[in-house]
Amino acid sequence: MRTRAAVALKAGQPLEVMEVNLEGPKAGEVLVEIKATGLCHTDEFTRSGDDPEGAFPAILGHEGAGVVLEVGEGVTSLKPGDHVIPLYTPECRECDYCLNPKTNLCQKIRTTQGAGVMPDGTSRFSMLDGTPILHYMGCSTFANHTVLPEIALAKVRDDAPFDKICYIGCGVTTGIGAVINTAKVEYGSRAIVFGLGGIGLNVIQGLRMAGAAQIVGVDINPSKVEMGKRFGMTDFVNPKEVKGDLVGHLVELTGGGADYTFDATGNVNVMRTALESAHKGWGESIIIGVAPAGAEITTRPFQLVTGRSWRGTAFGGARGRTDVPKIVDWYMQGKIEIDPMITHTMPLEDINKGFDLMHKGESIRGVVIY
Ligand code: NAD
Ligand code: AHE
Ligand code: ZN
Ligand code: ZN
Repeated sequence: MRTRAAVALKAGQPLEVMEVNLEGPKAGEVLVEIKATGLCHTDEFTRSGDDPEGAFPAILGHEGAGVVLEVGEGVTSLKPGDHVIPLYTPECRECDYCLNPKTNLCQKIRTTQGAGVMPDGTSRFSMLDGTPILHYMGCSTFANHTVLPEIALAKVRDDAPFDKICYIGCGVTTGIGAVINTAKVEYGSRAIVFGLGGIGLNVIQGLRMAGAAQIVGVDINPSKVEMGKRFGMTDFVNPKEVKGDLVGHLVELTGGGADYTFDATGNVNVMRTALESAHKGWGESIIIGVAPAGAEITTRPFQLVTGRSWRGTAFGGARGRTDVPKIVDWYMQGKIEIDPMITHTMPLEDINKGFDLMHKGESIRGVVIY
């Protein structure tokens, strides 16, 4: 079939909206009509050329929601008409990682997914002249139709709005999951969140759910304050306005350091500040942000010797096929909020404008509605 997609032809160039060819699902695969997709900073990271795994031409996008149109041979858990959310972290339920309760990082298809192809080593997308186009994070939600492995789809209830629940495909789950699954934040904790964007605000929302007593937001863009407060931020710090040492300021503000700190910026200098503003003896710092190729984190080992720990999280530690339908239920039951964070919607033709808004710090989440 033919479908419409925003194609990343080369690193650093705007996406180009065009007709592309899409082959039908092979064994174990599913054809999905994407109804809506969010624009995550990770898409921009790869588009820009910062991603060491980035390969082109590719169809980016990993925060989608849609409807199953067709299933390949052997697919048993999904049928045409089912509503689904694509999973860049699949859940095969049988690999060593899926069988280990300590991780959500299913590795069943990680190698081919990272190479931009389906598990059989080939792409389903191509240009009209036949040139193959790579998949991205196993999802490619910047195409109106896409093919995914069955294990990379969460089946969700069919009364949930696509243009909101697409955000659960990355930002909502990552932010809330970092608090609940990874950090396992206890009631009454003090926390600091660095970066009040599409991920950081969901960390704040997760902290409020967990009953954190103090939620400090840190951002260089003061226009994020209002939204931070709306989701539970108790204090705001703009590093540009702090005279002297930022770590010292944060440690004082949190009465000796935070029990939990979260980086949602992708900046390795911020990651160091996040670690060092965690409480001596027990503070945990969780890295969510994705850093450019070649970037490395540093700190004095003394920071760890004296009881702070440095950890990371992908997709908020969530097991997608199991956890994502529950998060959709939370949204539908009003336990979590999504709508105010979706600040801009646009047709696929305007997707580059969505990335411009992200760059200017004017949007929290832009969503393309097909
Ligand atoms: P975003 O652009 O919406 O938000 C980033 C925020 O960080 C902005 O508000 C910006 O003003 C702020 N910021 C930038 N530099 C800062 C600094 N020096 N100090 C304080 N604040 C600063 O991006 P997003 O979609 O929320 O993504 C955030 C990061 O999380 C990105 O690196 C993204 O790739 C990553 N991410 C990781 C996962 C995961 O599973 N680990 C999932 C989704 C996104
Ligand atoms: N390709 C990058 C790594 C990118 C990365 O860390 N991705 C996160 C999800 S970000 C979603 O917005 C992730 O899931 N990581 C685990 C994995 O297996 O990729 C690089 O640096 O090579
Ligand atoms: Zn993402
Ligand atoms: Zn697995």
